Amino acid sequence: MEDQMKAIRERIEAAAASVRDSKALYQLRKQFLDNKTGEIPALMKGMRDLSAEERPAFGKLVNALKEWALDFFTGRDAELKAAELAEKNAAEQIDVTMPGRPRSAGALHPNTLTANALIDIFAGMGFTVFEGPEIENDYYNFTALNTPKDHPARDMQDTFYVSPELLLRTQTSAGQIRVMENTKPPIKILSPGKVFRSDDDATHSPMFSQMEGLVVDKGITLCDLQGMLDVFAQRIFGEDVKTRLRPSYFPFTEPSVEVDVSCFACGGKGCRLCKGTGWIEVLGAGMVNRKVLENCGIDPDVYTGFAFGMGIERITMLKYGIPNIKMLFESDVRVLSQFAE
Ligand code: 2NM
Repeated sequence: MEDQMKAIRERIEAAAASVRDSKALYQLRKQFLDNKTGEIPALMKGMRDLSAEERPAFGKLVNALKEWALDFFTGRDAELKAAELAEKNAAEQIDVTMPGRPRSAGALHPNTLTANALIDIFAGMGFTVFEGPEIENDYYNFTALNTPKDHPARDMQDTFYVSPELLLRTQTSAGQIRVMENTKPPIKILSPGKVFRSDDDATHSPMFSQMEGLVVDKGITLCDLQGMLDVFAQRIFGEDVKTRLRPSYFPFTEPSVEVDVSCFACGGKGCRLCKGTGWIEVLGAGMVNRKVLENCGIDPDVYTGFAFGMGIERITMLKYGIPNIKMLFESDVRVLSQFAE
């Protein structure tokens, strides 16, 4: 009997010697110790067939073998698991002295920088931001703005129609009409947003961003407009720039003006940027046409107002010396990264 036990023990030791990992050891352990299929529990079950005299001695030996086997497998398992952990730790070791990979951070788009700077300037003068809808109807985009039925801006070439009644707004002033309709002056709003025109070359894009301002109150004059424009121009282009008004025409303002700033690149002497003139056109403006005020239910004999509008991309291109408007829509990181602040 003892020889039988010894043989099993030796078989366990021999088999365990070639086991390389804890999983294989577990299989081996089952082979000998599993309650249903293991060799040692089988010996115990076999005790039934022994005589009453043989049984106690045999039972003692099997129990001893079982105790030994349990100890043996537990010890061997701990050794293998420790070795496996050491191996895993070695494999996963990190070099904390290795330099990190640089992570590039995003930045605001140059046109967003301009829009934010403009909003800051005008908010500082008391303007509040109003954003109207991008899809408008003929009334708000044209009729209320005193753009007659035969005005060239109404042509299919210039305006994107969504349906016979609906169009993509060509100017953010469409939304300002809504404000004038339901607000008793004083009104002082700034309307930034996307506008759409069928126009496409180096300086024009079919979608661009506009920023229009509107002030309506008793006693507003062209002088108020010019004073405000001086402050605006100095804050956006530099302390030394001057402004100049030239007569112009817009259906929604009377009188209408084009506003130039003295060239911030050459100080007005004449250079490539200002094409030798010393002046750069930056926006259009004027006194709100009496008919527009009337269309909104505002009495033009009591109230007057000024309005102005500029293309944000144009300001961005001037400020940063960007030659083609497409560069603002291509999202080429080589271009955009140059404006990261
Ligand atoms: C411009 C030029 C001149 C303008 C007019 C209005 C409104 F709603 F009061 F009629 N808002 N903006 C205006 C005036 C816009 O952009 C070149």
